[in-house]
Amino acid sequence: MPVPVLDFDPFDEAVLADPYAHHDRLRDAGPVVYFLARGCFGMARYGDVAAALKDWQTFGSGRGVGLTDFALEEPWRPPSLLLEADPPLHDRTRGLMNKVASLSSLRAVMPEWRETARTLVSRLVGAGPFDAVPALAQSFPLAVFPRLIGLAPGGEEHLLTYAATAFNAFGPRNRLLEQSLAQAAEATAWVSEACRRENLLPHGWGMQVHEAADRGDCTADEADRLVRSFLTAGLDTTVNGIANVVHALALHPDQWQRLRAEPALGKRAFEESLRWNGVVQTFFRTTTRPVQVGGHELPEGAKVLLFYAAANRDPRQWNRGDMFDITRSTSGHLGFGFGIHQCLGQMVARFEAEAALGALIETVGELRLTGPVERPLNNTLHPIGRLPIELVAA
Ligand code: OVM
Repeated sequence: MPVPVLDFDPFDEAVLADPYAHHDRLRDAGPVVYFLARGCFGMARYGDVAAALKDWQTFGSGRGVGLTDFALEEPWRPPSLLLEADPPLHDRTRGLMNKVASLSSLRAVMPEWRETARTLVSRLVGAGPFDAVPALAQSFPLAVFPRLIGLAPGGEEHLLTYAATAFNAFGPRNRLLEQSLAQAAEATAWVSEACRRENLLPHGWGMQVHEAADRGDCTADEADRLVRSFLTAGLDTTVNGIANVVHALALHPDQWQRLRAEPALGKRAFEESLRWNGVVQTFFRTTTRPVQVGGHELPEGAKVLLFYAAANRDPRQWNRGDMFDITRSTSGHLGFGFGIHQCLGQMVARFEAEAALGALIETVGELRLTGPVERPLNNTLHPIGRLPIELVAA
């Protein structure tokens, strides 16, 4: 059966501005579609996206998880040894990084993180309208994450510029990527310096990666590049994740009141916010052999765009998936991906969100949106750039 050909550009700015408006069409067109505009395939149904993510042997990452095929074109930076790698390399680097990014080290810092969040939030409650992106969604992760890695203080804002570029680089060379690259030179140089052993503080996760190199678990060059993964993937994502959950709760006052009545729902609320409005919308895989998908044949070497966010609201999988409901079971959501590449830092995101939400639940009675949300465009993320809000004291 021929693959349905769509006259649809997943990287059109109108699509990136409002991705959810297009997901029904993508899911309903078939289990797999072909985007003539970009010469790539796409999948948007939950079952097919999850199956592709599980089958890493067929849907590989080593040729990049963006539109650029690393077998044919030079990547914008040396490939990630985690995200853009397949086993056996991936399993070695992932095993090493899993040990560094441990639950026990997060448990150790959590009391401090809660205090930091409380202090931040206490200054915002009852203070009138403000923009929650810089004042909370950025300032909280900026206060805790660079310290967790062991970065020397100063210049952390480069991490946000760098990450936005990295996520744009998974798309085509459109205006967004060109603009990002044109202004990323300083941030890129800063990040590359920050990864080096001599610039990292003792005891942080960054230094622990270099210590893994001492034990022979990786080379010194690999250690630099693995620290880079923490810096690329670890800050902008949680900034948007926190903005996203606060936005979702502010849009749904009933859900906010439900959460206040039962603070233990905080964990679920965060997972539901990732299901309902994912920070990471898409990633590509590249087929390593010809493969059948729902009766359609894909050739070897095909780029396939996986729509995590569309899968996360697929009515074939979710009951009223368009509804934000903090009491539902979000089990199996793809907000952190699925399979061997599933988000390494997911517990960092959860601990940060729990600390931030916890501080809000303790003191805020009402989350009042006071102006329009602004969403900067990105080829991969669904970011929040401005979140005007007022925190009314309980
Ligand atoms: C990386 C990485 C991992 C996940 C996401 C990401 C830019 C990067 O290993 O560098 O996005």
